[in-house]
Amino acid sequence: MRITGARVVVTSPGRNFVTLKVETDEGVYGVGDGTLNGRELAVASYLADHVVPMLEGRDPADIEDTWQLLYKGAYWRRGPVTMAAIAAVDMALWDIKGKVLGTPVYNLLGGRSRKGVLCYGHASGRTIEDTVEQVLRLREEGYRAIRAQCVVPGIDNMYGTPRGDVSGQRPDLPFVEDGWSTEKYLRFAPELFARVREAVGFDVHLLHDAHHRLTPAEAGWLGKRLEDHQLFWLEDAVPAELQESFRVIRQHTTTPLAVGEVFNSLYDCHQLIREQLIDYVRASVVHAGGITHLRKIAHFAEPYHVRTGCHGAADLSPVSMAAALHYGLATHNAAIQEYGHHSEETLEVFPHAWSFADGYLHPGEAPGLGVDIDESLAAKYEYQRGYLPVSRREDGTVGSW
Ligand code: EZ4
Ligand code: CO
Repeated sequence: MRITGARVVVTSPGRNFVTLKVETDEGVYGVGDGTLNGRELAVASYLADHVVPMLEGRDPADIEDTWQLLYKGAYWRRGPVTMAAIAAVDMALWDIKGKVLGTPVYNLLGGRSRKGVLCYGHASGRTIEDTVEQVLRLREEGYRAIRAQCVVPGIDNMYGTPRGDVSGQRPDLPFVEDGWSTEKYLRFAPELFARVREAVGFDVHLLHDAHHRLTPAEAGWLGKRLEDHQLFWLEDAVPAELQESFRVIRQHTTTPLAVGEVFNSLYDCHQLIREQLIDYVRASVVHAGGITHLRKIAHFAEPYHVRTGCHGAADLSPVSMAAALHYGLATHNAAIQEYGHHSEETLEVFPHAWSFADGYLHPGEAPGLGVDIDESLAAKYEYQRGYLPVSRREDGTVGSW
């Protein structure tokens, strides 16, 4: 069997997605996600201009060799654009392998490790009452794990709340969320979780995303004050370019720590894992080099008691979600999966076998990844330029969004 070609499809059913479709001489094809929020066309070009010509004539069964070829063969290593492109190819090849063998991809990864993939939904309120109400509603819908975010009084636009944005794309210049105040946030967050716990008790997992806003000392302070509310995790407390900075947080709190939705490879988190500075790696199948590389991160992490909790916001396409669920069902230390809801239009463009029931996601039993792209429908949604928001502090300096 040979790869005859591959096509990059960019579609925007509410937000932009980059999909790679790899075709073979036997008519079987595979799909992969290469979406990089706000930088979609860079991946589309990297794929179409540089990667696709390297695929033609190769045997689609040689997934590891293709991965190494694209990684080492580029000479330039890592980076979000390159790794998302490699991920798109990798997912498509796993999809093809499953279809050829007539079995779901999870079966090729060792089979089922669990009955379903625990997932968490998003509660996002303007007030604490509003947030509590949303947590209760999600629990009613069957969620066993819920991320709670809430507007901090005095900060009008902030990440993860109805007034700010979760994974938004705005046309033209980046939307500025200004007036960030760490002090206001730190005073507010423990109160939020005290009130949420009071209302829902302890039979549901609660998570929170600080979205890279704190210093290590501030994160330690917050983690300590959240301990009694028993969070499943505190996410992205500080940016993780400097892996050793997590030592400071770890010395001050036992609140479980998750980080790394922006990671591209094991090299971004090897120290965090080896020194047991975190509990969960957030690396995702699309941004960390596909199923092949994400599995290596998970296997490396396993002896260090580090598990994965993959990024799964709505900007990761339903193709990514399918790949993440095959990975998650099979991989022993895949603890939880983020489940950001896609729009109806998006779900129509990407017919899928995966489903949600009773707090768990399941990849389904279709051969391969069990996900497809409806190209004629996709063609109706033209690419729209979109940027992620930018965060500025009270004094006007640019912060981490
Ligand atoms: O900011 O998906 O945990 N989820 C997140 C997301 C990310 C966006 C970035 O594209 O932090 O909302
Ligand atoms: Co996050």
